[in-house]
Amino acid sequence: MDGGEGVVECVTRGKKGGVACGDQVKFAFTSAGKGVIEAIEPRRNLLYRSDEFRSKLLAANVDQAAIVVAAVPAFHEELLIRCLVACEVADIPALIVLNKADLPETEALARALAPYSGLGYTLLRVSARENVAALEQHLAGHTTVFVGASGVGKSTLLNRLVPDANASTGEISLALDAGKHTTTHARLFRLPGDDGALIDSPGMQEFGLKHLDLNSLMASFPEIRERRGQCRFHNCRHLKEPGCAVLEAAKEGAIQPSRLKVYHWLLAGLK
Ligand SMILES: Nc1nc2c(ncn2[C@@H]2O[C@H](COP(=O)(O)OP(=O)(O)OP(=O)(O)O)[C@@H](O)[C@H]2O)c(=O)[nH]1
Ligand SMILES: [Mg+2]
Ligand SMILES: [Zn+2]
Repeated sequence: MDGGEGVVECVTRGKKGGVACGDQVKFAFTSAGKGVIEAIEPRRNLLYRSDEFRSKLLAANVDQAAIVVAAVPAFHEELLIRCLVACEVADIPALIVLNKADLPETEALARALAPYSGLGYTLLRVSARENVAALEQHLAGHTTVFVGASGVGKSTLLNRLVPDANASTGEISLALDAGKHTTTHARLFRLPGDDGALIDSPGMQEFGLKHLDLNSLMASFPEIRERRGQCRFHNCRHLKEPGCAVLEAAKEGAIQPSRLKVYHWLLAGLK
């Protein structure tokens, strides 16, 4: 906004839509406190997911994504990997935030996630109920988007970090072992002292990556990326080609089988 603080409730013109949380926009007032978005400024980056039919914009112009995971409800590594791939494709640095450190189940998940540090991702352990210091120091001065499954505690973390945020949080469904999709749209909050911002987003069950192509897929797995040029065939897809350095590394235990499996699923799903 020009020269002022405040909220202007805006609509988009026609079917343009496509505004993401974190976008900088030009708008015109239509009445007091109301306006219409006339243009979206060029984006520094855009995090989104996509299926065959549409894209869902998660956030624009962020410095980093905090992928929040927890042992309860049940952890799904495929979702974490898909989030990481989306961040890699959008060139957005990703932190992995293991929340609910106060729960005894967290210890085993922390061990399972340890290889992610080796891949170059920052791995933090926090409890939105008890202590978020490890995360706090990574947020100062940055715009960070929280992403992850429903019920992992994104909004609870937000409320802890931005005391006047008052974001709704929800119980977990014990029957479904899943969150209840409490947050329904992405929203940006300023950190205390205006020292950065947090975007809270709705939890997802699936993370479509229909916008991926073969090159960006291969570049999105650090353990595959670093073996570029080491396979016998220059166009190796690391599926079952002879002399494949990636498959060789997996056989030797240097690549996590669970990660390779998801890579193969994503490969099979490419257009
Ligand atoms: N034990 C424990 N429970 C937590 C912690 N953080 C969040 N919770 C609980 O987990 C449940 C879900 O929290 P939310 O913050 O609503 O989760 P969310 O990720 O925002 O979920 P969606 O908005 O549906 O995506 C609530 O019952 C929280 O109280 C934590 O650190 N420890
Ligand atoms: Mg939420
Ligand atoms: Zn290969």
